[in-house]
Amino acid sequence: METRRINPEEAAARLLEADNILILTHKNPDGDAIGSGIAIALALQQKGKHCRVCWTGELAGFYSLITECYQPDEIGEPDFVLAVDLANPRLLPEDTIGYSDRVDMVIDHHATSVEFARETLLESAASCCAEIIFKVINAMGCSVTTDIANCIYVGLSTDTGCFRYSNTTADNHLLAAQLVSLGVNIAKFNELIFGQKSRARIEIERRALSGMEFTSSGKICIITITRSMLEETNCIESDIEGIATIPKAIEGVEAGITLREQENGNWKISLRTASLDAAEICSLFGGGGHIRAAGCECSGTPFEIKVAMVAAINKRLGLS
Ligand SMILES: [Mn+2]
Repeated sequence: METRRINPEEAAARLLEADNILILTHKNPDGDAIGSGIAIALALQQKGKHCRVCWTGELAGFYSLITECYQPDEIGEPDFVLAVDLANPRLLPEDTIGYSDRVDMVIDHHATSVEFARETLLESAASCCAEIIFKVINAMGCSVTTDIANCIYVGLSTDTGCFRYSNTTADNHLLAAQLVSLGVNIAKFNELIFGQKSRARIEIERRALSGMEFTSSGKICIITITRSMLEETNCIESDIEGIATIPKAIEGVEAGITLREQENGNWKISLRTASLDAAEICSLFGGGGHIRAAGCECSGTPFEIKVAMVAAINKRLGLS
């Protein structure tokens, strides 16, 4: 679909023309997806709009910090469909995939974003969608309440790994400072999001670590998470958010690969890299993402997938 590129002011003006707004995001939503969706919904509700944010699955405990402050409206048939943090309509959850071809606007920050909405606000230099949402909320003339600031902070802090990832910018720190002055209790948020792990998470990590594999002189590390491991540990999807950072966190590892078995038998691959272009490697397998963090979904056995991924990475490491 031919899309029109818009800026935050145009996005704000368009949203203010709508009344019943359905807000979609990707499946297995992360902090940026949920934070962006609820932040824009709260702002639009201030303007008298009716909004419903759709997400699927159970969320980790810390999300209640922001989900509790939002009351979804009954909107019936929406007159406007907004997608946030969504690079590709194929990433919509099952129950909203029917909206794939009728998204009015997408607000996103993925460099690999495909054109699927009538209008697109894409800032691929932004480290999170929430920072673009913040601009749109200001352009709508909404007051940034502490609840909204909390949502923006959840998106900003999770997508930057608490301001540690290479995507973190000076503007991100300036935005964080602004959010603190708007009332975000960063000590509390950081402790709940980054300082604590659920018991189920620790149990799945224990299993993932015991099956960890190294190859290419220790430059590639692989962990595998099967459905049965999830069942044994009672992990919900959000318990394993960010688990892909584990293999890459090991000294000397250039590429960390995480394989996660999906319900349909496919494998979701997350690739984290120290210096290679992760999005380019994942694009070979039909996926995409960011330069140091990308993913794809593959069919086949874990062995076949690992062989193919390792071969592609070795080539780029000059090891083959
Ligand atoms: Mn994001």
